[in-house]
Amino acid sequence: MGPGLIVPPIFTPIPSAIHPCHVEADVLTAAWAETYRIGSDELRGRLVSQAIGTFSARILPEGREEVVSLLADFILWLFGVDDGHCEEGELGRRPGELAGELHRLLRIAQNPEVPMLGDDPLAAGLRDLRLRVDRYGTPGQAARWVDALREYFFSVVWESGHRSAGTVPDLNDYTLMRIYDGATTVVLPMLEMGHGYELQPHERDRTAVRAATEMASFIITWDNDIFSYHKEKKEKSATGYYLNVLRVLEQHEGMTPEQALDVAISQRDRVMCLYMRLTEALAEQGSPQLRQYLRTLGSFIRGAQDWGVSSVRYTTPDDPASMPAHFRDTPVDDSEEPLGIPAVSWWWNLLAPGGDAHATLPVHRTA
Ligand code: 3E9
Ligand code: MG
Ligand code: MG
Ligand code: MG
Ligand code: MG
Ligand code: MG
Repeated sequence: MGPGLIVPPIFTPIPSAIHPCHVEADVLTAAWAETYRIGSDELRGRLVSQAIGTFSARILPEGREEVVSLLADFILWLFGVDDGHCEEGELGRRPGELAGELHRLLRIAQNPEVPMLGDDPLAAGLRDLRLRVDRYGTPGQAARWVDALREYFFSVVWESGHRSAGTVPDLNDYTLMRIYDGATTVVLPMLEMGHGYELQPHERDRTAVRAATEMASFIITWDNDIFSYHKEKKEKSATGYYLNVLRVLEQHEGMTPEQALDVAISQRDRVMCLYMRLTEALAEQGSPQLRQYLRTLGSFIRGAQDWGVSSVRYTTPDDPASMPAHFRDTPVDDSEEPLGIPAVSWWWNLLAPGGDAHATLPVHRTA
């Protein structure tokens, strides 16, 4: 495909870290994928080479080893759905049928004992994941995991509507879709399980905390769009379709790929600056559980960056992507002005006088 787009060093203020079990995590996840026969033989062969255990070890650098392994298997499973069904499979162009299949899988996640999808590898893998979620999480965390799967599934059905029609959503719709279809929210309950605590609803559901979580999803998925652009554009010749923020900006704003890359970097830099200010304010007021949650959210962002520039999933050695060799410690764009994206521009109100980031919390429980 030629030299393609040159991705410059990206701003990150979050330090790099990795769990010492990362090598074993890669081995265990490859074995799990074989045991459950996740994806076609061809897809599975690719997935087990992509250092997904290492990715998980970066998300939970100080977490419980069993949960590093659980999260790795779950991410591999998610790619079994996202690559196997949605982006490369037949169902990805049939939103109605995709919705049906994803609902059936959701039933397995909720009630692993139901006699459904008896010979479906993704269902078998999901049964195992649910049993381990029950082992390492609380009933509330298991329920939120199922709910988060539903919101992820809902968004990939929306995405498949665009894929089947060959259309590209506008920036506002894309932003809203991407908060969910990057599968970031399904990972959140496992961030808690990794450290054996439960974030209480009065903190988790507070507007400013939800906003911080959404900002993390934005940063992770914008970074993914930047790092996966080479892979995704290449895949277009096989699948006929691809979608990321660069394509949205090219299509709707008439930008060249280089201009779209600059704008996407500027957008994620501005959200990263806001995220840092907001999470600092929240950590000052929050419980020990909230502070742990925010630290792990940071590891999720940084882990996705470190993995994104290094995994063969994105570097594609046969036709190498031009990835940055390091990250930068200052933003290209440090503007405190809201992005002109209505679905998320309210994030910038939280730190303004009277915004939710300054609200006094009710008395903390110290469980
Ligand atoms: C990401 O979007 C799709 C998810 C299913 C990836 C699984 C990863 C996670 C749950 C952690 C979040 C990490 C990210 C978003 C890298 P997309 O663009 O289809 O991913 P791709 O790898 O194909 O670029
Ligand atoms: Mg490794
Ligand atoms: Mg996808
Ligand atoms: Mg993809
Ligand atoms: Mg039916
Ligand atoms: Mg991508």
